[in-house]
Amino acid sequence: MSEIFKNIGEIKYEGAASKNPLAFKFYDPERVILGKKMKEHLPFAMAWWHNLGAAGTDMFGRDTADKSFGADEKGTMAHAYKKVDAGFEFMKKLGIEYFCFHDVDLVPEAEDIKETNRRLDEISDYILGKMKETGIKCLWGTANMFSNPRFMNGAGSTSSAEVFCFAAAQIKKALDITVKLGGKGYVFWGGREGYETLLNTDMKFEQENIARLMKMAVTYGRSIGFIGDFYIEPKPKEPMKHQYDFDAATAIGFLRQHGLDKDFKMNIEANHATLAGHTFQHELRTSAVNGMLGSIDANQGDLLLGWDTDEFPFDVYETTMCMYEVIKAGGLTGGFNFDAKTRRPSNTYEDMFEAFILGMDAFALGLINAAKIIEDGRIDEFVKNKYASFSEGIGKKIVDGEATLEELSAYAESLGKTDIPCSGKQERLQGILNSIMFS
Ligand code: XLS
Ligand code: NI
Ligand code: NI
Repeated sequence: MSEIFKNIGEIKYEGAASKNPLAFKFYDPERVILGKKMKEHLPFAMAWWHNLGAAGTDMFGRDTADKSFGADEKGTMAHAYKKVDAGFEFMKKLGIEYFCFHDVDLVPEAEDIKETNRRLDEISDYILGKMKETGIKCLWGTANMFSNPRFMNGAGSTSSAEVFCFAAAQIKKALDITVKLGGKGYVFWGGREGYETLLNTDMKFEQENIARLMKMAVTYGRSIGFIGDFYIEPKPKEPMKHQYDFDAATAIGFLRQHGLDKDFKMNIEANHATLAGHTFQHELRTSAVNGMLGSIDANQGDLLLGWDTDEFPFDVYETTMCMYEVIKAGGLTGGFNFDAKTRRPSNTYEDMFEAFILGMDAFALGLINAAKIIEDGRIDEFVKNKYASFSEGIGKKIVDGEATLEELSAYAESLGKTDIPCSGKQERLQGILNSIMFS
């Protein structure tokens, strides 16, 4: 097999002073932080679709990047094989240990689903060989139930029972392939699971049908030996005006309502959080406090644009607060999938590598900072003390569930009035964060 990224060698850690664009400045895989190697804290994954598929096409213009990887024609099985070669060479050179895929990222979709499935069997044999050769693993798989026109009214939420069956067929096959490749997780991103107008929508029925499809997926997945987590990846809108998995709180409520919460966790994407009007940290915390923080789609959005720009992570405040949440939650069962693409004018092979270097370095910095915040302890200490009135006396009775409303009312009356509670100290805490990050 000939080399595809010819002038690019293995990417190494050279330290912050390095001016080599093709070197890590902060991501030092073997460096130990809080008792664990950086690469163990940060199981990075490559998103097959963006890295090997997205070539710069947008609503106004066609491809700017050549992602044929030497195949004569794109959208052929020959091209699918080249993508595998390119993907594994790319991951190997960067030290990326995982990948994520949609069914139709791996092979061109055929007219007949039986033929698509046959192609998936064929390519997954080849991928499996590459995995054995390189030690690279599958983080998660999923079915693309949003690109094909048949899903225009949704997949689980479709108005057509036949389309629902095609969604089921795709999930079944995507689960087969995920299990075959030893994937740790299986993702549901409900791209078309939502509506454009309630005038034509039975919301209750659509949501119940989505749950029915997910239950079938769990039953089937467990029957073929899938022991990993199912994930919902919340996103409020785009492509639909309103998507049912709006944010983590909504998705968690849905899972609990339908008894799916034992099998599912959240796959939180930074850009989707901001689309929902939340911070990335908010979505991570919401998932974590509900015991459902599973995996992360590591990217960032552009607050001035307001759509899913899927940029490579660069904002170190964001990665710092992310890693703070992840460490506090005891790590991820999943990983950090770069669901991100280079900008349209960044159209060279070199740009693909530099984008990953940027993202991996941004997360390494986030990890280093988060560990410092935790070791410093002032922020955690402040939060703990803020609620100290609940660790004794009447506060403790409240927490222990031993107080009644009448008793608390009598207590308030006995006090007559109360002082306003202690300061929130936001500015001090922000100053502490800066002094830790920039010391
Ligand atoms: C799109 C989603 C998608 C999922 C996988 O916005 O982020 O890429 O991660 O279907
Ligand atoms: Ni995503
Ligand atoms: Ni996205």
